[in-house]
Amino acid sequence: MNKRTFLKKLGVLGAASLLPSVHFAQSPTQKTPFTLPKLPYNYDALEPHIDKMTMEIHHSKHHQAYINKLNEAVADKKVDNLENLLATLTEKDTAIRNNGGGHYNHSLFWQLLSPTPQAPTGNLLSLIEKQYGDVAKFKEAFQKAALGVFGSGWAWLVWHKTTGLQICTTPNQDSPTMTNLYPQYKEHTILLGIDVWEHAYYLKYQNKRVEYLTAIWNVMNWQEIGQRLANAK
Ligand code: MN3
Repeated sequence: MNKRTFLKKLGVLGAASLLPSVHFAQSPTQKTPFTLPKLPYNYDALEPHIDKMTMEIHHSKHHQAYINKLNEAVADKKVDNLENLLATLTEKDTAIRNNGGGHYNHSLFWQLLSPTPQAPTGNLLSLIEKQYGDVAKFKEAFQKAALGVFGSGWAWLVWHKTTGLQICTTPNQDSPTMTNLYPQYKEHTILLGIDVWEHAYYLKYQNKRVEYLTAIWNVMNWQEIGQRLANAK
């Protein structure tokens, strides 16, 4: 399955969604075409690893602000869907890049967290073991990359059909889905993305990004990550 088919299956391209709680709801007749997706769990569900107030502010204030600014930025444009919009961005499209990226990344991020403790299984586990040795070594490599993000940004695990898993990072609200800006990820599927902006952890962990990045594995939705890999194949 190629990337577009995969995204279509996820509903990002407007088809029936496998994950009904992610919507990129929009309508050309509405003034504000993009709306905030509901979280698939309560604000306090990821306690103690991610605290309630952080989740509430992150979702209802930060994510909402990206959506509001995105809606302003696309007010005069005919937008068919967010995925296409992000894939064709150029260096000049700063407002859509920052706020469309913010909406896309956070909509994905909420899905990748879960209050149910779990571990990688099946094909995903095999790939991790083949490429990194074991899950602990993978987490170490991912954490190292995420700690290396200077300022605000995201750490990603992407997958390519011949080269397999790859850890990468992007600044600000950029994402591997912005394939005109990041042509090296044109054939890749995002499996996992972790927000390393301070707003994702500052209330509980202050400046200790490493503690946030250690705790977040306790609320990782490995089932969802494995499903994204399965859908990509
Ligand atoms: Mn954030």
